[in-house]
Amino acid sequence: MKAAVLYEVGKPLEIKDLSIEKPREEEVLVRMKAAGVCASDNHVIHGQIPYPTPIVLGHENAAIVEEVGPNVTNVKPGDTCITSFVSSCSECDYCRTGLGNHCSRHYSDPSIQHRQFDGTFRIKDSEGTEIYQMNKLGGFAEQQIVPASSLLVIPKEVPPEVAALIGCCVTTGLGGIVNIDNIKAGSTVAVFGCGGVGLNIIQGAKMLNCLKVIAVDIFDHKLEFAYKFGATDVINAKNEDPVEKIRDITGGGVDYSFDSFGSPAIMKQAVESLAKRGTAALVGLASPSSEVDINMVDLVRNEKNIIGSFYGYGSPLVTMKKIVDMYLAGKVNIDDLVRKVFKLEEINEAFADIDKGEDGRGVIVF
Ligand code: CXF
Ligand code: ZN
Repeated sequence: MKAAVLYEVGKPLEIKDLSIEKPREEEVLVRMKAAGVCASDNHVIHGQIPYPTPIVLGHENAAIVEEVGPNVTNVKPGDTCITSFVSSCSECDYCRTGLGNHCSRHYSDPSIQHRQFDGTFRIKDSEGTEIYQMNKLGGFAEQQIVPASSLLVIPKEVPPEVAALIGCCVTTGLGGIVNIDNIKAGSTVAVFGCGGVGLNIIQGAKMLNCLKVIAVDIFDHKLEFAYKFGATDVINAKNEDPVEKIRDITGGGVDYSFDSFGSPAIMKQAVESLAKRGTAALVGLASPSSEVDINMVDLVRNEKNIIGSFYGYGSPLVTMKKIVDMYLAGKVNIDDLVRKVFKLEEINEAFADIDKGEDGRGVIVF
């Protein structure tokens, strides 16, 4: 089967013919239908997220089940699925309390993050080199072995490119706001970064009937695109100070701010943009050593809150299921997020588009 492999950080992906094994205990062989091209994959390619190589990236996937290993009960051959890049065992305390994004089994052994649970590999190149799979997935390949616990079965009428995007950016962004308790209608929101995740935070804010939804980015075309998803005001942070402008628009600051990008400078601005008692949510993943410098008196005097939000701030499979149902009911816009469809062989062009700051999402369709 064909796959795009990252052999070396900073180099283009190489299309290779790989061998793939049979699914073992609690594993599933899937045939990929579509895989979103996410900034996080790009961060791995550029070395900002340190992952082992050689690796097949791709963590935003729609696939069809081909074969199941022993003891798989949640899926059967022919099922259409979305993959979760955190598998949720459904038995640990986190899973049982609705926090499958923190599943203890998934995180029990960080050294096998990109191998299957028994610590071994399922794919090899023609030289016999074993290849890692990003977060046990590796969607930039025609087929993959994945843990059964990372699969959500969905209705066949969801288009593959839409299903794929629900696997990461839609769940992270939309879940990242709608799963916060008690956001009142009429709240004000600022969203820093208008990529796949940011646009979904924006459409979540619109769903919650927020009064002001202020989009911040450094590309005018991305800000223009943000209006489509519900932004009421936009700020180009290259031309204006976003903190001052947000305070201006809202008369003092927003109730909620989101950093969808993951940088210390943006996180600091997100906190500074808050009204008293406001909440800043950090959704984007920064590089592992990043730290942020925040004024402590500002936090106390203005009673500000800071939260982290990972993979939709709840159980990914539950959030995904809700989003699928909302999509089929016409209540969430995912179609417009798909900017361009690529073949697997064109994957490096899809990443070049991210570097250029193109709107929306590129999706590999198989
Ligand atoms: C990422 C974070 C790093 C692992 C894969 C998913 N989140 C969203 O893109
Ligand atoms: Zn992603």
